[in-house]
Amino acid sequence: MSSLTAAQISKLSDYLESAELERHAVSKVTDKHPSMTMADAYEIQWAIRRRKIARGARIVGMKMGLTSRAKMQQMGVASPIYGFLADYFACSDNHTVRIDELIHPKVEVEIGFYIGKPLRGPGCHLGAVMSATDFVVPAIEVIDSRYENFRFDLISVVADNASSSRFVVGDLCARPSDLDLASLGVVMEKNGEVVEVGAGAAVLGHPAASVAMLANMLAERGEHIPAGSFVMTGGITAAAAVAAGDSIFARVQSLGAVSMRFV
Ligand code: OOG
Ligand code: MG
Repeated sequence: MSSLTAAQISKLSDYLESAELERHAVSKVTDKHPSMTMADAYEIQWAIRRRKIARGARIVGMKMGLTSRAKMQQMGVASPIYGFLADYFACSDNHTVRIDELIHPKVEVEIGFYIGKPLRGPGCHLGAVMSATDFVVPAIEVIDSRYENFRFDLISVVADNASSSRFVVGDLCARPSDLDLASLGVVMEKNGEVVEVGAGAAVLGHPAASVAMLANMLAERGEHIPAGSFVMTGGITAAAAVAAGDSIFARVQSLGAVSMRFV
């Protein structure tokens, strides 16, 4: 149930998107609107998405967030959420990210799914995801909460498009049925040192379960995952803060490596 008016939703979407585009941190939306609901938060997120489309951006996919215990513990929130990925979030420039385009970025290693057939809930399950997936890739996501000190509650982070900011994918891909995605080992290195390790099962028991959950959450709004979508399934480990000069290298078993450099 929504508690905000259409005018308030519109104003808050402008507030949060401006914070992203102008690279400044703002106070949480729930500070001003303590009685706003999760439904309001997704309304704000979808309004931000429409603003970007109206300005010419394309939506290339979706992401799930807070799907692993490591992430939930780090952020102090306890249930999975989704956000959208716009075309300009994809880093093509030799995997280089300019720190001055962001507020206070952190990175996390994820498994990405390229969805070949539309996925619809309710009742979407792991098997449906496996057969609809063309291939999986290793990915690094850059999250950049628009909230001061990267601190938020679940409602605020949903409104802020789940902190989505940038991502990069590796060059190696595989068919999901050729991998044991739950046992897949992941290593994240920062400046040559191992900072996090994990396995695919950290994400809801199996990364494909995260895609199924996304389809089921979207069904609540009458939406689905269209064919051709890229879906990131959520950080396997805790996220690491990065600064100019840092390089991140993520190794995913059977899927090679993906790297990102901050300047
Ligand atoms: C929210 C986004 C979480 C993930 O992979 O868990 C996320 C945040 O931690 O700022 O992208
Ligand atoms: Mg993420």
